[in-house]
Amino acid sequence: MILMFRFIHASDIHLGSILHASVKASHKIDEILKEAVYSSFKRICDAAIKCNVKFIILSGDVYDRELSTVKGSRLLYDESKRLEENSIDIYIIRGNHDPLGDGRELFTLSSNVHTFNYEEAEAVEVKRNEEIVARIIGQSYKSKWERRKMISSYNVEDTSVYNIGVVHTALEPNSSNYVPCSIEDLKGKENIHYWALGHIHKCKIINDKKPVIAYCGTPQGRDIGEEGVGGALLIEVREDLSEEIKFIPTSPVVWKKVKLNINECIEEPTGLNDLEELIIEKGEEILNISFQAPEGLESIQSIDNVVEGYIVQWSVEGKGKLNELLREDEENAVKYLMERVNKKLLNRSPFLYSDSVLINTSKEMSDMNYLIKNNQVLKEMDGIAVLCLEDSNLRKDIISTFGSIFEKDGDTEDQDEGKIQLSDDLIEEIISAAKEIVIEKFLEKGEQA
Ligand SMILES: [Mn+2]
Repeated sequence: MILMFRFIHASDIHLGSILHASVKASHKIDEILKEAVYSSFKRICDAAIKCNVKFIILSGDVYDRELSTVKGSRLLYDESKRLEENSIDIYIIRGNHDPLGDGRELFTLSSNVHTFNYEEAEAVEVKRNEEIVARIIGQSYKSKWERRKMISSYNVEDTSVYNIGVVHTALEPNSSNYVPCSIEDLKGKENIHYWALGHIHKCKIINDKKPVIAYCGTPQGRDIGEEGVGGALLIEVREDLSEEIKFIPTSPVVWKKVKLNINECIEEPTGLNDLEELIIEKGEEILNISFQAPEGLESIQSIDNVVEGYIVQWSVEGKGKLNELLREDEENAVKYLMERVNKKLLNRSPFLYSDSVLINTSKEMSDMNYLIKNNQVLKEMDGIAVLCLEDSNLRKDIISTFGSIFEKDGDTEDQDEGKIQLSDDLIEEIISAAKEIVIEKFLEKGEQA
């Protein structure tokens, strides 16, 4: 089937924002981190020129704040000029981080840039030699919360061209602050071929055939909550209006959480030096693994050539003697490990920067199950712990006694930064840690007696 045109779907660039890490020890790496968000956008534009696309769609949050920074605005200005020279247009909707109601462009953008207004949904025709080849329907946010069910007015009659709907949404149908709508709502719009979604920072193809529903994710994650390779999507539209989707890797920096279970090692580490070796070994492994594109998509180029470095959060887990050793002077143990590992892996190419080491080990209690089984008090306590996890009413009671430092895990955009997000995993962790403390204290009392 003959190729008709290509376009890029990108989103959530967050120009003006920074990565939440800095490497003071290395000027070169600190520069890479500072420039990563900007570099990722330049790479999208590089790919657009190289792949000869007709246009780029940006599905919201181009800027990080309502008042776009001079640097971020200037980059969009420069890149759109570069794209103009290559006859590539840019279609932008504004999201919750850069609503159109409060923000004006600091620079006068070239005529190849179209920003959708916020008053109502608007359809723009894309032409080639006077012939319409695609139609793009979009609407910008007016303010940081957008409760209008925008897509109900994304109506299009003509199905002879490729129709693209652009929405910045959390895909939550009920009382959402980010354009309430459901997957079914999107599927119900029969004349749309492709839904270019923004807001969720992870690449995800929700529906792979008409209508395609896709989040392209952010081109560069900014903290440990945004793990993995960031990028954009390249869509090749054929003459029969079917399409092929490929991944464009763009993030210079990759965030990664790594769990190290000391019980799963061939030889259990007993000293700080053993643990240090273990982390370095695991780090080397990470540096040698080849990247895969998310969602099983084919990547337009080797991802390994795109990634300049990793920022890793280590979590040391398991039960054993090492626990006491680490807990004795946890602060300095962590400091030591980070210094040693960074000395070894920071100057590699790509670099591997250890941003944090979390000590999540616990005391060795090999006969815990035996104790629970054979001691009436512990047996009852274990029963309560199980009930706490399974009984939803009891669980609610417990959560309310946890106190206001915790916040129910919700939409990442609505989170109170001063609070700890209470995910199901964390609740289970707290309850099992509490259980262990009770057993520990119980045994200590036993020893004293
Ligand atoms: Mn965003």
